[in-house]
Amino acid sequence: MTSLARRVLWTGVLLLSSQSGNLWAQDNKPAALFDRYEASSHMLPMRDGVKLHTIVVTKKETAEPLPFVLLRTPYGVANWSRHFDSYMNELAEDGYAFVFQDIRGRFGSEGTFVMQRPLRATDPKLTIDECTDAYDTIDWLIKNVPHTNGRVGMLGVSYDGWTTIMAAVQPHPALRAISPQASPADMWLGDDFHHNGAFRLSYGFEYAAMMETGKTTKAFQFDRYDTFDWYLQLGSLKHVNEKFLHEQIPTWNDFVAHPDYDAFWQAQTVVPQLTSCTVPTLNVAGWWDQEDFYGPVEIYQALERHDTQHHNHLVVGPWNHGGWSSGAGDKLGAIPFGSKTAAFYRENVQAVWFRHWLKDKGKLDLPEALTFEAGSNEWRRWDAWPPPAAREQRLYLQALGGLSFEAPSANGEAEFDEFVSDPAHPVPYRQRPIQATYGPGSKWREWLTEDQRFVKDRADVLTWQTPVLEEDVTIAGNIVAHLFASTTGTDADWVVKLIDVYPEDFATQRTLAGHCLMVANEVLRGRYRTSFTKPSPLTAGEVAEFTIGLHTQNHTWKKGHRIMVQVQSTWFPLIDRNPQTFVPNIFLADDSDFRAQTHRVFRSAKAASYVALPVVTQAR
Ligand code: PG9
Repeated sequence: MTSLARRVLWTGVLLLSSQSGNLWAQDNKPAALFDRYEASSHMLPMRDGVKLHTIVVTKKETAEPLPFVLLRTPYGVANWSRHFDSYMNELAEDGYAFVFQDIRGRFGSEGTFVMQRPLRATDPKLTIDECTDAYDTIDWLIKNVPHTNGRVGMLGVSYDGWTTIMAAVQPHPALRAISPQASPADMWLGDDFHHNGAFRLSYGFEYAAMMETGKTTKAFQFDRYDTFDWYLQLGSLKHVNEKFLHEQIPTWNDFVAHPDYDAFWQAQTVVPQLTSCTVPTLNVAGWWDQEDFYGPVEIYQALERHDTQHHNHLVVGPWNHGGWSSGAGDKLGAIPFGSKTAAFYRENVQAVWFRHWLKDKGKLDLPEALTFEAGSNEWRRWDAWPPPAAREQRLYLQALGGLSFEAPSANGEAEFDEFVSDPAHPVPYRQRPIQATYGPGSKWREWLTEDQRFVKDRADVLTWQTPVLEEDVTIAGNIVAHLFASTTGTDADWVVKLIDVYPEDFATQRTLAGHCLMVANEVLRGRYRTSFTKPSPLTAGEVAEFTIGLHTQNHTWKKGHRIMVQVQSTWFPLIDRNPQTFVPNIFLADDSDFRAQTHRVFRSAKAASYVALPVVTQAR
């Protein structure tokens, strides 16, 4: 089709479209930026005939043929114009044709919503997936929207980041650059719904109910403000369907039917599908992402194995989930970072990225990995991630709550610390009241930066810390905890937290004196110690090694701070309670299966528990 014919056709499409022109979502934005664009609404046909609701926002007067920026979301596109205020502000200033689409079964789109719909490649019966829907959308756009340069970029945070990476599995040739941001990669191993098999109860329950009660988002209505009590009184998870969801929420039913890392979860993970890296990819993550930190780093690493053209990059900043997409990013919770990190990212990374790949303009000066090193509060450029220059140093748990880089030498019978882990009195994961995840007053978005002193004096939280540091300690790369531990029961969860303890005389901000900031954390459900697919009971009283990846970090403990490690076995209601008695399926456990047990963490020469840190020592 000639470009003139396309223009004539597009004018016809705009005239026929039920809503076109001023489709501003909530208010009439006065800003000049909005006046430069016009929006139209369309139902785009996919290959199986299902039509997806799509808003196309084109620039009114432009000599330059523009590329597309596409965002595909389950959260509704009516409110798309808010992106012009922040997330896509620089892009809108630059000039693109923006496209916002409701994915299948959500809001204005036809079809059925499937939570993280598996790729066709995982099942010969499947004919469509998020990849084909992205492909068909791009195909329609480049054939129907006039005055574009035929290139498409995609970006999005979280679910929208996941639809972005899905589009790149078998990409349309016009897809020329993507930025999957905080995209989940594996919902059982490390993202929203489980971590190492431990079920993320509050998020899994509330998100499934919010997404699958109807086509729009609808929050579950708790009968109280502090959901800690609600979840505790619920008892075993078997009561969820009996009392509340009545088998009506497919994702909850899937949780119950697939407690282990079986074919269901393996079909959902994107990682094995990333067997080439044909589209330039800017992976973005936040160090304090309360939802999906595992995903973006895994996706970066999976693509990196095939990145022969060196166009796969990683950016990690001091952000919560999507924290780079709005605001200045100069602090998170109580923690200041000394500069406007989110604004820096949007202007100097994201806008430059798409300008380079979609418009052939500007200079892309992006290292392999760009990370913000909290503590020293500097951006760091790396040739590889994790950086090979980092050296493993083991931080050993010691007697009397000590922590040091020297291995313990004592081998006596009493070289352990112990606590009683009682599922009837679990440790709260954040300070109570624990509001509904996305409910009014919720501290969910910042909880990972909360001061961990609030649990330090609980008898069921063990704490070890170094003396005051005499020089800075910087880490860059992967952190792994090795716990030698036992339980009097036959199953147990192990939560490890690595913490930066601010000095008591913290000069720049008095309110941070003694603040215990989590730098890394993770949970492992003991039954999966040797296999994620086949859980097995622990042997009561036997010391076993539990290896727990604490993900990746770039952080400096400043001179005058301390390094702290905490271990606990409940983290509620973030993680469901382990009955501590082995049962085949915890989702179907009886209330009587939940028992208090004594847990020991060993710190002897022959069972030396430690956290392996990737320490960077060279001058930079
Ligand atoms: N963390 C959300 C999510 C993504 C994908 C699946 C389920 C949940 C989100 O923020 O979109």
